[in-house]
Amino acid sequence: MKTALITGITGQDGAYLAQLLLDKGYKVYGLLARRATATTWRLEYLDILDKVELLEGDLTDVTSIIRAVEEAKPDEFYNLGAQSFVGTSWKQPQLTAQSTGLGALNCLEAIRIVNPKIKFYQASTSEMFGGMPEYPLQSEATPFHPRSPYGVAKLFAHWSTINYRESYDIFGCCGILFNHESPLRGIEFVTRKVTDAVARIKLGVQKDLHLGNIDAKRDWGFAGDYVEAMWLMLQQENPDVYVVATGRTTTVRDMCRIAFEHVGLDYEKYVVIDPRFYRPAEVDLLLGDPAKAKEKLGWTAKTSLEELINMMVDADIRRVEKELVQAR
Ligand code: NDP
Ligand code: GDR
Repeated sequence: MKTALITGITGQDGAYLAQLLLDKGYKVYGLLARRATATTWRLEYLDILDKVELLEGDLTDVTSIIRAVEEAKPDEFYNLGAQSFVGTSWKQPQLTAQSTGLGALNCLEAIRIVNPKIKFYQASTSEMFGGMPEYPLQSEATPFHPRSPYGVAKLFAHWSTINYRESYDIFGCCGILFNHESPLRGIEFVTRKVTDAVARIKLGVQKDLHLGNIDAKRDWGFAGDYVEAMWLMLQQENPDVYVVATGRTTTVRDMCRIAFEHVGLDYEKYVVIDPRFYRPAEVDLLLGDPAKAKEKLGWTAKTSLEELINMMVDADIRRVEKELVQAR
């Protein structure tokens, strides 16, 4: 039986990855950051909370990671933990640098010190590309130009992983994942903000939806598909860097259209442009080229944007209906 340690297990990807690894027969440990209120709702949603082992620790506290690695003795270490919301990274740049950037270095140091044979996955991101107009299609060969403190922190983590591979022969892989969403997506991200609002507007408990730049384009896939690519990277003979994307890009505006149309509404009647949601620097266009992941990993995205958004709207309608029943 293989053993995995996941940081960020309480997040969207951590929960789906834990489910995938449990299904494959892994023993799964997760690093659990202390918070004042419970953070395990996603593990409960997937009905796996009692199947994983949670170890207290924080990415910014290297000794806690060393302790977790010593206790879990993992074959594979997936670093998914991060302050992952781009918008917040301008408001809390140091915290973002420490958890998203230095946190990865802390994981690599823990592996180097405890057992350099542990395979390591780093959650890199398309935000490292910055969506510069001269590179309309982004692949592993595209130059980086991060446009947020989050992107800058992720680039540090990305290069640290490659450096530890070159310096200490650690099996470190980086998955440059483009946006991926699900019913477990945090409410602050635009897809979930939209699908939650669609549900509330449809059920008569919200009037409108305030958004920022709806002309931004993103390459959106389903998180459940993307965690499979993470696992596949660590099963290869050699560590490498892979872009994971669908190869289709859509504006936030068209994503809204799809979501509202699913319940028979016209998005133009409800969306209000609100400059409060503009960012100091925007990533205008993300479109990934997943050719290498297809060729080397045999991975392709299975879920279309329409299927994904409809799945999220349906899940939010069920959630809001339940809330309304409980409030009665
Ligand atoms: P989430 O924001 O849903 O989850 C982030 C996780 O990190 C949570 O479990 C959170 O714990 C944990 N975390 C945050 N700070 C710390 C800390 N200091 N110590 C320990 N744990 C911490 O992110 P996703 O699941 O969406 O993404 C997973 C990873 O992939 C992230 O690194 C993200 O940056 C990256 N990524 C995501 C993409 C996407 O589209 N989803 C695309 C590309 C990369 P808690 O629950 O306690 O807050
Ligand atoms: P992103 O995701 O920044 O791409 O990072 P997000 O869903 O936050 O934004 C996508 C695009 O939508 C525009 N937008 C809004 N965004 C939010 N959150 N709220 C709004 O009201 C709104 N209006 C317009 C944004 O400006 C942006 O252009 C996600 C995260 O998961 C990162 O951790 C990950 O690395 C990248 O995806 C790939």
